[in-house]
Amino acid sequence: MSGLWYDENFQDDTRLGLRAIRTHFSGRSEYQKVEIFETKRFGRVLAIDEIFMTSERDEYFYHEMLVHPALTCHADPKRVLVIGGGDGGTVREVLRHNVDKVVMIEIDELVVRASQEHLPTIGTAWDDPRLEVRFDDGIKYVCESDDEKYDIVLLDGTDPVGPGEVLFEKRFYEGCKRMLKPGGVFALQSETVFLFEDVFVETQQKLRELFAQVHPYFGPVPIYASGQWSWTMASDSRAPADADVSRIEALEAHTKYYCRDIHKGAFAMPNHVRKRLAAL
Ligand code: SPD
Repeated sequence: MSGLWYDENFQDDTRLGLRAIRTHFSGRSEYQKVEIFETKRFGRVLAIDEIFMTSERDEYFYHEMLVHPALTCHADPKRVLVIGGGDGGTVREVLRHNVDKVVMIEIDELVVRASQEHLPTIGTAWDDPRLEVRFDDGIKYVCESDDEKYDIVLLDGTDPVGPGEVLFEKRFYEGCKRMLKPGGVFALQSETVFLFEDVFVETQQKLRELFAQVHPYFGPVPIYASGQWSWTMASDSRAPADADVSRIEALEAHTKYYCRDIHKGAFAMPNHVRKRLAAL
């Protein structure tokens, strides 16, 4: 097979490779390098600064898991804020719910423009009238905005390196909490526990200092380092058991991964994680 190997280099000791059959897009913004290329098994892949962000074939694991637990656990989610998420997969899943308004704050317009052109199977909801996309700094927005508050805040960011580092700081989580209405739910991607255990644990600690309910959950994302991923749901009032089962059932007509059993099972705590968190 022809094409050059494209490697994600994880902390200079582990490489994950895909053969890039063809390049669809390659560009650089003031923030980062953005590339979209074709692979045999994963379809089109979006990479930012040489880290795999998403692929056509496995994106549903990540996007469904970031979005649906939080929205089904909220009593009646109408206003949703998405920070990041420039490929459009997260807002696509949010818009499956009976929401009135989704505001997406993405710092890098290039990610959105490249994804709109080259990842049309992921971003299928760009034209939904309930969606407003703003190109702005997410941390500035959550810390300073006077906009009406939200029922749900979702963080769909990159790894804690480069411009994404700030998205793992406590002041950013404080801003996210500030943007929530009473009864609101915050959900974020919280990295691989297997390779990034300290980042995962520190994230749980920071969230516990701010929210009464903090619940990590787990699932596969084959294209990410280790393939094992985590997300975390945080709220002052809502917990995984509050999920509206009838809304999960309705989603099952569309979802590929998320369903009633996954909602229950994903929050089960692996023993090594339970032990680390018990020590906090
Ligand atoms: N290791 C990569 C983590 C990236 C998380 N965000 C991906 C964006 C998909 N919408």
